[in-house]
Amino acid sequence: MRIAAVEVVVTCPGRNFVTLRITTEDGITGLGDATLNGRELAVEAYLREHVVPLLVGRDASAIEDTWQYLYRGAYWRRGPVTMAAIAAVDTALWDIKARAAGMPLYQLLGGACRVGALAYGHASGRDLPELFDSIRAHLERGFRAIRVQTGIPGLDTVYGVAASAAGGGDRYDYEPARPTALPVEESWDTRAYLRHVPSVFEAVRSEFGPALPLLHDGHHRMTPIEAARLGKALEPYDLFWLEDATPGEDQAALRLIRQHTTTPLAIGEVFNSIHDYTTLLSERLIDYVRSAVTHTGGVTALKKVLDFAAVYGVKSGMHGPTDISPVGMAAALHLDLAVHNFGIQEYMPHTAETLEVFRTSYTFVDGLLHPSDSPGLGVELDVDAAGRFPYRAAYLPVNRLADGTLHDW
Ligand code: CS2
Ligand code: MG
Repeated sequence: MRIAAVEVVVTCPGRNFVTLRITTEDGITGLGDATLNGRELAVEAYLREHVVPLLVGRDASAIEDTWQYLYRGAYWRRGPVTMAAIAAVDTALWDIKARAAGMPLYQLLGGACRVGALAYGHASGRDLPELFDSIRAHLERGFRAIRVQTGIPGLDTVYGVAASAAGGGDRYDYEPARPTALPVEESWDTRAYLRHVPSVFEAVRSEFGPALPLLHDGHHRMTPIEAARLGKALEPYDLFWLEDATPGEDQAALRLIRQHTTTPLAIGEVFNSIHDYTTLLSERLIDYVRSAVTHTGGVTALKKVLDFAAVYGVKSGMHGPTDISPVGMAAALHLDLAVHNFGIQEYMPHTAETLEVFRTSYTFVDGLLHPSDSPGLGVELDVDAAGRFPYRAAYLPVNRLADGTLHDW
């Protein structure tokens, strides 16, 4: 089964996506997601200029060997651009293998360990009434676990709060990478944040009761001791997890947080390799692995990370915002079903425009996601529809403190 053609498709049905499509000599196609929010064209060029020429003529069934060839063969290893490109190739080859076998991918990964993947949705509000409306709207839509983000008194815009939160927050446009020439600049104040967040969780618990799993994303903004303090302050509200409390590149920071709090910790959406996790897992410093298939080198690589995590009792909690394409989301769902140490899956539904380009078959019923039993990943790319939505330059915001100092966003 030789690879006959490889195309890189960049499209912007509401937001930018980079998709790799591999076709074999016998006409089987496979898809992979290579979207890197705000840096899409770097991955497109990496694929088009340096990977596509190496793939044509290769054996499409040799997935592990192709992974090693692209990883070791580049000499310059790791990094978000390289690993997103490798992820797309790897995912597309798994899609092809599963389509050729006439099976959904999760069957090739060992079969289902569960009937569906528990998903969490994003509730948010500028204030408590808006937040409560948004939580109710999510519960009505079937979510059984909720991420809670709110406005902070004194700050205009805050990560994770939907622009359309007013009136129930039905629209999932809280964080489109904005189509501006330069990144939007937001302001940040960690002390104001730390003063406010515990009172939000106190209010949510007293309104919605003790049982609902609640999550929160710190989005890399705290120092280790600030994160330790927040984790401790949130203990009475029994969080499912506190995510990205500190910047991800500092694995040792989690030691300090862990010494002070029993709030479960999740990290890893910006990681791109198993080597980002060695200290965190072997010292049991985290509870959930946040990596996505798209950013960690594909199904092959993330399965290895999760098997390593299982040794230490750490579970999956894969990244699933709308900047993971429906192809990346489908790949995640197959892994979610197949690994024993599944924890939870993040789920932000894509817009109708996105779903016009990517025809999905996964389902969301009673709070559980299922990839469907279609052969392969279960996603088709409509290349004509993709062509109607050309790429638009867009950036995530940056944060500045009151004195102008640039802070993590
Ligand atoms: C976030 C993301 O989903 C999450 O937990 O942290 O929305 C993140 O901000 C984006 O993926 C950035 O591209
Ligand atoms: Mg996050």
